[in-house]
Amino acid sequence: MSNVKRTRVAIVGAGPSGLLLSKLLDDHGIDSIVLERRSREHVEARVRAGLLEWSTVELLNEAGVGERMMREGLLHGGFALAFDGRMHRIDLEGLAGRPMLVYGQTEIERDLADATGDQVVWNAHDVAIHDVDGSAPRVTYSADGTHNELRCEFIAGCDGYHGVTRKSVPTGRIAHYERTYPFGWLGILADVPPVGDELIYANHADGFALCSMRSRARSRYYVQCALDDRIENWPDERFWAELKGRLPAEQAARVVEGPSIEKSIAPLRSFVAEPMRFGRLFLVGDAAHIVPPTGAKGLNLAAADVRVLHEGLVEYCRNGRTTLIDEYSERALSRVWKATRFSWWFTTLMHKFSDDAFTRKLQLAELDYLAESPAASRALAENYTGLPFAAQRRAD
Ligand code: RFL
Ligand code: PHB
Repeated sequence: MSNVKRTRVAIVGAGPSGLLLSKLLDDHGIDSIVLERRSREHVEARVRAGLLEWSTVELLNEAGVGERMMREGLLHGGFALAFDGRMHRIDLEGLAGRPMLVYGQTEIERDLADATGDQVVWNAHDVAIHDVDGSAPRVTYSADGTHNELRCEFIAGCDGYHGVTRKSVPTGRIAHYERTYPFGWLGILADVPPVGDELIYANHADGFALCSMRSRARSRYYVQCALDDRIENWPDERFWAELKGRLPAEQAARVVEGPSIEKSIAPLRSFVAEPMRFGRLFLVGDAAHIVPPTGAKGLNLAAADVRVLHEGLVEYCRNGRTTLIDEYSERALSRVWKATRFSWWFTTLMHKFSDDAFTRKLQLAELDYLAESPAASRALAENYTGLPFAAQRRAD
């Protein structure tokens, strides 16, 4: 026997996209239930993104969850490219007119979970979606030892790349485009002051490195590593030595070492599912697309999908019009593909792919060109800070 419940929108996954969608719908009086297979503690402990585009900041403020973010987030008006022993600053505010905000995904998750409250079912297991190609979709799941059925009008698949919603779509109804990269990122978090006030992306003959941060007292660093590498191979001393070796001497001298409080390896991948809708199922965020983290786009794209989808659902729930939900996939994908191109390009420019000397010379020539050309720097700044949203094609 199933426990039957009803809601307008069933949301699978309580990552940033699922929680933000639920909060925005709630603000418009539209009820939703979020099913998350992990515990709240687990979700809030996953160290991931740290850099927000201004449009993401605005959306979080619009959702009423930006108060702590505006107080604690760090405004970044630029970042540095390090190569060939030197540094070149990309002036984001001067070139693109927008800064970025450093504010950890873990903090966003906390702010959103505090604001969403009892719409979230944590530790929901065996989530399965049914009848999405009809007018009465359902989601079944178990929680606290009971079997439940959620009857709804729409399902939002916010369950990340490894989730269940995209995989439930019949083969051939959604095309997949994919590229894997022959390396990963080893990341550490440490309670030490960052190297400088801004992020540094370093291209080095031994591989890429990134100096980022979460606050003025907490640093986040990454170095490119082998895809099959293991964190056991990377005691802190080895990490610090490798990081410093990949930075220009002056910046390396400023690295403050300390014990890591988190250490993990992430593979790099580009992936797009198209279209992002199947019947009454909408794919959102990492469930629909993955980008390598080099361009800091993943969380920002997830927020952009939520912006477009919630506008469509609000319009439908207000007056029954489907114009905007019908445009969801097309509008989201035009931005997704541009971010996919940018993330691929920036990854290709900054990482070591092989020992091929010709490829390395081309990378250095392009970095030198970026440093000399305001036009090239502007293109980088525009993409990095986030491209504009496609206009709505309203039929009324
Ligand atoms: P999430 O965050 O993966 O959340 C999906 C949620 O769904 C749950 N789930 C299920 N729930 C129920 N039933 C199932 N069967 C389920 N299967 C999965 C999961 O437990 C999870 O809670 O997807 P969402 O919400 O779309 O958010 C996407 C972002 O998390 C992601 O794009 C970013 O973290 C990517 N990213 C970055 N993005 C940025 O915009 N700026 C950055 O600076 C940035 N840095 C990064 C990153 C990702 C990284 N890693 C770990 C790949 C740095 C790194 C190292
Ligand atoms: C991070 O702080 O985790 C971060 C920043 C910029 C990126 C990727 C990750 O491009």
